[in-house]
Amino acid sequence: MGNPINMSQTVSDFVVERLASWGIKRIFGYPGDGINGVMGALNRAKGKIDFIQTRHEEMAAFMACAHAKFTGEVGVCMATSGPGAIHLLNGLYDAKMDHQPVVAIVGQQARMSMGGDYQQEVDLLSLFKDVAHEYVHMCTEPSQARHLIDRAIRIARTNRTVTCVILPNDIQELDFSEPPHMHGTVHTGMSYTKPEIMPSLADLQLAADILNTGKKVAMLIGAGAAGAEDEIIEVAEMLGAGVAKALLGKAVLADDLPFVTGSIGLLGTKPSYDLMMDCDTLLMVGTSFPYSEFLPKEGAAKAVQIDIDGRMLGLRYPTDVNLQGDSRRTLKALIPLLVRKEDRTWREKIESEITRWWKVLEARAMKSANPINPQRFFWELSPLLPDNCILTSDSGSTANWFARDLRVRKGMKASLSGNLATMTPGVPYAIAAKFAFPDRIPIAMVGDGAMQMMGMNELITISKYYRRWSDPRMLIIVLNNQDLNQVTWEQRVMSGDPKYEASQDLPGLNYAAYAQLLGLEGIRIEKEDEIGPALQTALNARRPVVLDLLSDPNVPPLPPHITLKQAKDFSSSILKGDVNAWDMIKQTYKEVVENFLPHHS
Ligand SMILES: Cc1ncc(C[n+]2csc(CCOP(=O)(O)OP(=O)(O)O)c2C)c(N)n1
Ligand SMILES: [Mg+2]
Repeated sequence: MGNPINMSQTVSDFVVERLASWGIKRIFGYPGDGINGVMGALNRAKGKIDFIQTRHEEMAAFMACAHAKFTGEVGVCMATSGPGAIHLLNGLYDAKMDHQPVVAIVGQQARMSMGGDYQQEVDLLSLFKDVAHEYVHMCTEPSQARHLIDRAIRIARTNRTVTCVILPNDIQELDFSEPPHMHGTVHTGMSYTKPEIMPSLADLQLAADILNTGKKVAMLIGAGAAGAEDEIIEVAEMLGAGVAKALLGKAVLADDLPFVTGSIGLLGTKPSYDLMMDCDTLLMVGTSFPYSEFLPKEGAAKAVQIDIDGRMLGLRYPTDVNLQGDSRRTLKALIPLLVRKEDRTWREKIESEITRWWKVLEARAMKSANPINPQRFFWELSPLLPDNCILTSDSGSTANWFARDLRVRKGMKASLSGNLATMTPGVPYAIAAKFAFPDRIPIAMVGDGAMQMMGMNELITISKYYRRWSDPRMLIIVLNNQDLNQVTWEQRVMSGDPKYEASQDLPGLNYAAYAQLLGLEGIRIEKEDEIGPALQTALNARRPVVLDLLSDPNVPPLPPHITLKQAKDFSSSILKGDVNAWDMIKQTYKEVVENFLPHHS
């Protein structure tokens, strides 16, 4: 393995060539003199690797993360020394916390200036020591470059994590040489193959015994269950189970399956909550859903967990059997050991609750609001979602509607910042999805706070690149509520505080007009009856479209099961004089009534 020795090849040329040989097709990044050597090499290697220029390094890291999420490949981002490297961090943490393989390549000052309080000199090894703790190294000698790149990629893949290679700018310009055949050198190669990880048959039998004994089985699946849809359906059928989905597993199973209870947690559904509270047996597959209050009470259920990463087993619930293995293969091996449950009472109860719940959601969506009930928009969007679309959501109230109201179908993809739950990945995730799948339609759902934070800037990136995409369609939906709404509601419901206008109010903006200014299509939706036509226009446009939805901040993103404390805190926020008290009471009352006065069909 390796390259023929070529004296004119710089370290940068080598790095680019090696990345290309590893199958890297695209790098998201931003230049600066700390990384100019590599930029020069990318320029010389045109056609091998595409450099995508973002507006901000954090966006490049989000794009690398989304590339990994949507393709299963390694995502690569690049930044200059000092400020550029610092800007990457939030996006890299997003990748690390959602277990995505991302390699960051960053510049550094020249070796001879380091330790000299030099301009833009930041201790990058220390800075990245947490986010890239599995592998962060600085190249201080040209022949190191080969093993640094090989290991950064291989470790990112095997550990499903973030790694980082720091390249001082003088090293970038030096001639590359392969490590000589002598003591003290390292000789790496490029292959990586994903192993088939399987638990032992004895442990599978222990798991099957638990699942066969249970009378009321609940399943919870997450992003790690992707690729195991057929097996999950078969297991759920045999066990007469209901299946709840953690946020990152939203697109793993279609919502039109009658036993899928939808999302779980604060952004989840009532059938998911009830499923967990009433079950006697739990099977978790590829998930580290964090909120234990939405899982069965400790001891209330016997539990089995499947995860490819042994570190994530027995973490959220004291599971009785932990199976370390690939979801699909493990479930496939488990199926022959399962006995079909002939008593379908539990299953029928779950299915009827799900049917009822969708009616509750429809009724909530149809409640009038001022000016537009956001749930109405998501309700109308669901059946119009194009086949194979790729959904991205930002953090904020949008994530509630994305999680709860959207009905995903087979073949779609969906993601958001799950464990970091940071604002602003909505737009960059959609951009990365479009580069990876130019013939599919990404749909980003983003709050106005997240748009103002950085989403608007990435619209400039979209306007720069959209002509390259075979199908230029892409939707950016802005929930324009002039409020940091999710947090406003958290202040009310969790802390019993009224809305603090100084921290919560957002300046109003016309996002549709801004999109038009950039040469994109912009549509403002001011009334509910404009939703359908606007979506039709957007889905048939020849350009990316920003849908500027004037959304009512007083529609409560209610947790599926309101606790007494939350209800008390909410009333106390009203007593303390919330500025929107009256509108909120009206709207919350409408929602609660829908939930507790069921529609019996
Ligand atoms: C980087 C970052 N800063 C702050 C937060 C806390 N936070 C979570 S949601 C949210 C409000 C988002 O507002 P907006 O984007 O307007 O969406 P809305 O909730 O109004 O729909 C805030 C401030 C966060 N998650 N990430
Ligand atoms: Mg908002």
